[in-house]
Order: sequence, then C-alpha cells, then structure tokens
Amino acid sequence: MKKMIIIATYNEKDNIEKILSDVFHYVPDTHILVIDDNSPDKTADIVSNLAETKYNGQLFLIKRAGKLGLGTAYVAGFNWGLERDYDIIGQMDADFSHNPKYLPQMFNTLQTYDMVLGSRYVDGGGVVNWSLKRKLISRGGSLYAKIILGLPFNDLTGGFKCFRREVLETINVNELKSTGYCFQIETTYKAFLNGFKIKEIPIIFEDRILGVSKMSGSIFKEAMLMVLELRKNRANFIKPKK
Ligand SMILES: Nc1nc2c(ncn2[C@@H]2O[C@H](COP(=O)(O)OP(=O)(O)OP(=O)(O)O)[C@@H](O)[C@H]2O)c(=O)[nH]1
Ligand SMILES: [Mg+2]
Repeated sequence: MKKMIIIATYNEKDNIEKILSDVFHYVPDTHILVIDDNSPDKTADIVSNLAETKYNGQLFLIKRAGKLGLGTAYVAGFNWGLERDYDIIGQMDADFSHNPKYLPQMFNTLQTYDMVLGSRYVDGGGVVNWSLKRKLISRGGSLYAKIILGLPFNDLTGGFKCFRREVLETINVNELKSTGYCFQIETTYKAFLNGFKIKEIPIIFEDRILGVSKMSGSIFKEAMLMVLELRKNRANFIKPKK
C-alpha cells in the first residue's frame, strides 16, 4: 500500500521541520507532500532543502504562487497523489494541532474502512487550549452540519483525515465547491452519500503554540450557507457505481 500525507503550509517555519520529522517517526513508510503558498517566512525553502537531503524520495513540495487557500491546496494535493498511484492519502495541519502519533491507528483503520476522521467530539477525543467561544463555534458548527445533512458523525469540520483513493476518485475532488471549514464537511458528506465506510477515531486536538492563525469570521458564515447548499444538491453528488 502506497501512502502519503498532505500538509498545507502558510508561514509555518517554526513548525515544519519538527512536524515532518514526527510524521516520519510514527509512519516511516509514508511519503509527505507539502503544499506551500509562497509563505513570506520561506517555509518552502526549509522543505525543499530537506527534500533534497534528509528526506530525499520521501518528501515532496508543491510551491504555489500565492495564498490560494487551504481547500484548493488539498485539491492540488489529492490530484497529485491520485496521479501517482497512492492507495492512501491523508491530510493534516502543520501546527501540531493534529498529533502525528495518531497516524498509525488511522492507517490501520483503513484496512477495514474507506475513510477515517480524527475526531474531537467522540469519547476519548477533545480540545485543549481553546477559548470557550472557539469551542462553541466548532461544536455548534459540527452539530448544525450533522443535523442538516443527516450525517452520523460528531466532528465534521476537523482537518485530520485519511482516505482510500477510491473515495477521492468517486467524489471527484475537482468538483468540490467549498473552501475553508466547509471543505471538510463536503468531502465527508460526499463520501457518505456514496456509501463509503467512514470511521471516527478520537483525537486530542491542541491549539497551535507557534505561528499565527489565519482563520476568519467570513469562513464561518460561508460554511453555514454552504451546508444548506450541499443539502439542496444532494442528489447530484451520488455517482453511478463503476
Ligand atoms: N498552502 C496553504 N496552507 C494554508 C493556507 N491557510 C492555512 N494553511 C495551512 O493549513 C493548516 C491549518 O491552518 P491554521 O491556520 O492552523 O488553521 P486553524 O487550525 O483553523 O487555525 P489556528 O490553528 O488557530 O491558526 C496549517 O498547516 C496552515 O499553515 C493557505 O492559504 N494555503
Ligand atoms: Mg491550526
């Protein structure tokens, strides 16, 4: 099984080297693709150096012209992985909110499931270092999407997930409409509608210590409306069986 993990970065110079090293520590047989949007702090230079030296043949970099958003970064990464015959494609943040120690379990889960969600809102999962406001927004957002879309999962906005390639092929990643928070809801919804087996496993999510946040209120508003849009177009997302 060929495995890869996509890590999107924007100004992660303080985190990138250690997160790469930790991922390779826990899952040495994986490849990592970093998608950097020309970070002003030169994150990409650190990655390209490591890709040529320490992690030659294991680490890859796509450097885009400017900040094009996390959603399109993942789409670029999914396409890159599908073109290169990876069987398993994962995604995670660079800022240690997604602890790489969960990766072995996530990959194992894909022996019996098609997709795995790192979940803050199942037994054993949780969040540390978040303000009450941020907790409420996140839990409320997931609950809202769960109810509107009829999904049997508790954490729909998390970005720590792994897919078997068939899922990404079926949902057609080039047709994804959302950016920001709803991007995560959309991939899970489309996978679910197409009958893929999805498992939530508990993770403890830790807020970033180094670097700065890039999230904004407009993303949240977009997500609320986009969930309704997804529900309305539901029938179009079910693909004919191959
Ligand atoms: N390539 C790329 N990566 C991005 C972009 N925006 C965010 N990222 C990366 O995506 C991951 C998640 O972004 P974060 O800023 O941590 O978002 P968050 O976790 O919701 O917010 P904080 O942790 O509070 O900052 C991190 O690895 C970021 O560096 C972008 O426009 N392009
Ligand atoms: Mg973060």
